Formats: sequence, structure tokens, C-alpha cells
Amino acid sequence: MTWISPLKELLFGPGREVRELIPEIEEKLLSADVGVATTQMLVDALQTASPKTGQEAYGFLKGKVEEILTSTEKIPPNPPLKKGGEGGFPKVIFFVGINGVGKTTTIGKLAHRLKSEGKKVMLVAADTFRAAARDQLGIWAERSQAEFVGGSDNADPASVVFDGCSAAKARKCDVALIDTAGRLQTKTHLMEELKKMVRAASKAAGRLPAVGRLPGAGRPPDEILLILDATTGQNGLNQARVFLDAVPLTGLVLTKYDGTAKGGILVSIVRETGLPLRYVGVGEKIEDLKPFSAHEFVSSLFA
Ligand SMILES: Nc1nc2c(ncn2[C@@H]2O[C@H](COP(=O)(O)OP(=O)(O)O)[C@@H](O)[C@H]2O)c(=O)[nH]1
Ligand SMILES: [Mg+2]
Repeated sequence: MTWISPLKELLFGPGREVRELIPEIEEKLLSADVGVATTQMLVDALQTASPKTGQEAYGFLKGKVEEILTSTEKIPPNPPLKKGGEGGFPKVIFFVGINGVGKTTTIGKLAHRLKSEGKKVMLVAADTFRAAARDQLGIWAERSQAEFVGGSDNADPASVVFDGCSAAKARKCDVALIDTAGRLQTKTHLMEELKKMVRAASKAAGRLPAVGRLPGAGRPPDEILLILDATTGQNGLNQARVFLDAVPLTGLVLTKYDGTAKGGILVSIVRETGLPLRYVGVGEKIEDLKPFSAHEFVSSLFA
């Protein structure tokens, strides 16, 4: 069951005035985790538009949700410096987020996807906090036939990033995916550790550090993707705020979308962070990662 179906049932149900349905529409949106602010905005807009029938109201909401999701989609991913395979420096993508949201799994799935597009991929285990984390990424590297660099236990994550990016450059990889530790830290610590890692990637590339420039300004080749677990609902929004405050995120990945009837969180996260949603995780298997397209998504959601 998708999060939108209770709304569909309500609006396509036996003829009641849309006006009378407003409190129930609001309730359905909130229980799907669309969030208070975004629900309020949708309901206000709906009341202003005052559609005559439930079908019209449904169509209106579909349009609004698509508008929100496409608003950030236009932001293109940062380009690689030069194609890695041609002797340039690989594009570097950092994966950040709290423990258990699915960073390592997402990297494994993305490596598989990029490999199938003919890209040469390097996986870097900069989560040196737990040895198991490195081994887990190593297994994904084998599965997806990607290159792999992992540091020793408790190694400095930035030095692992440096080694991994240097190896990615030497082996002419197109892209390096960097797994980071998900332990909760103070904002300053998180910022400093990540900054150090991004500087290490720049140093390995022999170019100016990307940190300090905001996304879009100067367009550094690095991407910093925040991974959020859809099943944590509104809590995901709080995590996004903390990370956004600390590091220059360039995009989002929403995982475990398969395991929730509360997928409305996707709408409020995109609206409230202003970040593009790049991928959605829909299961634990290697092929369970979908590039996000707002139009396709809304068409199938509001089918
Ligand atoms: N159902 C489902 N499970 C997922 C998805 N992504 C990750 N997981 C599971 O979430 C758990 C934590 O994932 P992991 O990658 O280790 O999280 P990390 O701590 O952020 O690296 C694992 O059991 C994964 O299999 C997804 O899209 N759907
Ligand atoms: Mg992990």
C-alpha cells in the first residue's frame, strides 16, 4: 500500500463536498508523514483552489506534489573534473548520515548500477570506527566488482580517503564512493571530520579544496549525499537540518522506502531542505536502488 492510497480512497469515495473533507485530507497527509508545515501548505493551496470534485482535488494535490519534487530536480549533479578513464580525476561522492540508515548498502547498490553503465568504480571504507563496517563494504565491492580501499582499524578517516582517492586516480576510476562513519557527533566535530575528508580528496586530486565553497558556487566535483531512512519519518527531517547546518550537502538519498506506509516524508524533506533527491532505496538487494525522477514518481504514486 502506498501512502497516497488512503487519500485516494477518501477523494474518490461517495459524493461529499471537498470542503467537508478538508480535515480528513489533512489527517491523511499527516499520518503519511507529509509533516505539519508541508501539509498546511498543501491544504491552504487546496482551499484556495476550491476544486469542485474529489477527483479534481486529487489532481490538484498531484500537481502540487510534483511541483515540490521537481523544484530541486533541476540542480544538476556536479561534474567530474575530467573523465577518470582518460587520466583525469574521478568524481568523488561522500555518503553521510547517522548509523543504520543504509549508507553502506546504498554504496553497494550504486556501485552495481554504475558498473552496469560501464563505469570504473572505487569503494573507499572511511568508516574506520568499526572493523565490521570495512568488511561489509568489502563484500559489496566483491559483489559489484568494484575496486576497494579500506583503512586499518581506527585509522584516520581522512588518510583513508586520501589513499582511496589516490588509488582511484592511479587505477583510472570514473568515480569514488566514500563510506563514512555514522556515529552521532557534535556538529562541530562532524563538520571538522568531514571537511578534513573532503580536503583529503582534493589533495589526492592535486586541486584546490572544495570545502568552503557552497554547492553550486565554483561547482567542486565532489558530491556530499545525505542518506535518510524513510521509516524514521519526521525524525529524518531533524537529521537533515543538523547535517545541513554542518556540511555543504549536495543531495539526498531516501532508503527503506519499501518498508513504510509513511512515504509522504519524501515530500516534506525535499521541500524543507531544498536539496535534490538523487536515489530511492526500495529493498536490501543489489538492484534495489532507483534514480529518482519526480515526474515518473508522481505519475506512479498518483496512478
Ligand atoms: N528494506 C530495506 N532495507 C534497507 C535499505 N537500505 C538499507 N537497508 C538495510 O538497513 C540496514 C542498515 O544498512 P547499512 O547500509 O549497514 O547502514 P549504515 O549504517 O548507514 O551503513 C541493513 O540491514 C540494510 O540491509 C532499503 O532501501 N530497504
Ligand atoms: Mg555502514
